[in-house]
Amino acid sequence: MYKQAWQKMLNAEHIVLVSHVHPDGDTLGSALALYDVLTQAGKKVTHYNKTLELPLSYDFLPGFVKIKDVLPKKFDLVVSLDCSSLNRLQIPNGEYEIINIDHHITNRYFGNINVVVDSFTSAGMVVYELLKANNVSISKACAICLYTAIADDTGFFVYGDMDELTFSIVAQLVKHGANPKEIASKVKRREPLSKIRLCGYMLNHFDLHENGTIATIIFNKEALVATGAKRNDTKNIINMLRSIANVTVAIMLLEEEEGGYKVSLRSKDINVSKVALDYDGGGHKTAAGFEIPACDPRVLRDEIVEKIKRIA
Ligand SMILES: [Mn+2]
Repeated sequence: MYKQAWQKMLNAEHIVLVSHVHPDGDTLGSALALYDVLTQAGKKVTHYNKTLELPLSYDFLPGFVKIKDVLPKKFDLVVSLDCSSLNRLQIPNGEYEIINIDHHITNRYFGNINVVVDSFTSAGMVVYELLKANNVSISKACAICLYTAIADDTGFFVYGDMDELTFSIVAQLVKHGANPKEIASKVKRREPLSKIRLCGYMLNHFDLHENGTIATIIFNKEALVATGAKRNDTKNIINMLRSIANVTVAIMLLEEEEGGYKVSLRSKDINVSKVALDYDGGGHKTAAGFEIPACDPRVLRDEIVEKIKRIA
């Protein structure tokens, strides 16, 4: 399937690479790595992302400034990176084929070609293996993008089922010019002040349930306004609650502009993707989520806690 996918890309007229809305380092790094190798191969490529404000901690990635929030008039192939379902692409129906490159256990296999490896900790690993299987040479730019993708989805090598393959790929990327210290500094040490203030709010307002094994935080619009935080600032801060010694699952409810809630589930080991699927969401065993229309957040939170009790 790696060879079939690469051939299809080489045969396309105009390829649109799609990273998911509210992007992380994995989706951006994976798409930008492909952007690099495909433009090197002389292909016409557009990297499309529907999010208006991209997270600036990834602005050092080669090709970041070329990401567009409008689609080209004509294209015949969409390559989706790190998206488990079609709606995360936010791309209208049309006359094109789809290559679905992903690693989510809940992937819906929506592509004409599906390159989904759910045992990998990142889409970046899938892209690396695809390039390797097709003997595509890896530039320094490509190495930086793939290293960032793999590092970001493991919390910089803290979580996820990392194994020897993860580290052998990472070693190759370092050999091709990715600098681990530099990338870590760029991604992890340029936090906006508003995000740190939001952490302060979270640490003062979170709740514990079930003898302190489940931690929950509700962010309503007022909390964001009070701290000056943007939606991007909520990304990954829930991991701080998961890191508490007795906590096995941490849950974040974030009120959306339009009134609904985005729910993030993080566990140390329990398979929270099962709960996300109950609400039509998706993700991984220890990191999953879903979106839900307007509701009473406390009622929703208690319902989720009940569901987690049942699978724990
Ligand atoms: Mn990913």
